[in-house]
Amino acid sequence: MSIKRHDWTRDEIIALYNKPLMDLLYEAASIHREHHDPNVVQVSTLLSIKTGGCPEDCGYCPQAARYHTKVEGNDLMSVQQVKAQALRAKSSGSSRVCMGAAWRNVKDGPEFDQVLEMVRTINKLDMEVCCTLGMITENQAKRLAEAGLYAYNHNLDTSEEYYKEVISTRGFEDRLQTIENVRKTNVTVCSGGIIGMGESVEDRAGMLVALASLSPQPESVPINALVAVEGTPMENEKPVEIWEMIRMVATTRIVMPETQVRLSAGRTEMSREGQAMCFFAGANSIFAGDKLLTTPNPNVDDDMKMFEMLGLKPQKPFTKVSQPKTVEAEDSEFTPLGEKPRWSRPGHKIERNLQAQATGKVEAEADSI
Ligand code: SAM
Ligand code: DTB
Ligand code: SF4
Repeated sequence: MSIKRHDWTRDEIIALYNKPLMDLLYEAASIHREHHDPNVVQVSTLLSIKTGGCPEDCGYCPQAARYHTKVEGNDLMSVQQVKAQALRAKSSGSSRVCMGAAWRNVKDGPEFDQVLEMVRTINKLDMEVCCTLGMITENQAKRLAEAGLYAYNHNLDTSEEYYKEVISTRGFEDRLQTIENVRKTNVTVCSGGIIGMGESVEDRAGMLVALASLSPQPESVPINALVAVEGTPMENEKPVEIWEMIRMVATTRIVMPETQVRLSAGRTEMSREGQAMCFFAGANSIFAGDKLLTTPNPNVDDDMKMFEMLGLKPQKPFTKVSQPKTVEAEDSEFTPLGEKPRWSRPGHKIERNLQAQATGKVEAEADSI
């Protein structure tokens, strides 16, 4: 029986990642079977409830206002629009809706109240509700929990060291603080990262050390392959090879045996055979729907055909954690506090972004919406 550990070292994880592939797959698949039904895969549908115009400078992200990408910014969707999309997702076999907003952090006020109403509405459809809204305070986490939120997604993205090369407008410790705030509630934590941003295997291992050392470990860990979008400072990064994805998934499975490992961005570039190897290596969740947030994703019907071919079944909602209760807005025990999250590293600069600015490709700053 494998034991869940929080004290993995970077060297141990690098050694796992670099094992002969057959040994790595065998170890990961064995651990996977101890903790999960290997023929069940959780399906989440992403919904970009507020797109583009973000004030942050995450080097990978097409939604940052300062990059000249083709993303068109949109205001916050209405509760009715979100409900219609959630019903569509439910009918296509999805157990979870993950609502993403291109915000640096949540601000108390009418927009957050609207998001809370979206959470109540989807929970009442008996679907798991996830939000990814940027940084949140403890009070905001409690209000989301009270509305019936099942999961909060907040990725560490990479190692603490490489994070400084990817984002200047916030720090790794700010990310940990939000995760800590979520952990003060019963909302589950979804946190993972991206490979293919020019990071080393040591950085990939460093990210897994940080995730595995969280206690409890995140209930879901998305592993994204960078979608290199034109206009971002990472537009020229070379595509992730399928072997890197398989190794990353397998290593994640070994160091976090109980978590749901999600095969996330980058599936449009992967063959069915490649994805099948990822499922064998321990991936047991996907993002479904024609779009991720702003970039393409495989078509749901094709995904369901792949499931059928592989004998995979979509996971039913609330299989791992029971459904939270929804408290109505008028019965809430919390009042908005109007707090602002701290900014741990003002003035930080990133060489890659400075070079992109020098060529006029990206702005030093831009008006956010
Ligand atoms: N604004 C919020 C935040 O940053 O936490 C939520 C939305 S943000 C788009 C959610 C996550 O999407 C990021 O943390 C990152 O891991 C992932 N992501 C964004 N752009 C990506 C890209 N081009 N390729 C792969 N993953 C990406
Ligand atoms: C995560 O880890 N990946 C998703 C979700 N969490 C929010 C987002 C992927 C975004 C890919 C780029 C885009 O579509 O804009
Ligand atoms: Fe994109 Fe989120 Fe970064 Fe904004 S904070 S640029 S939406 S990843």
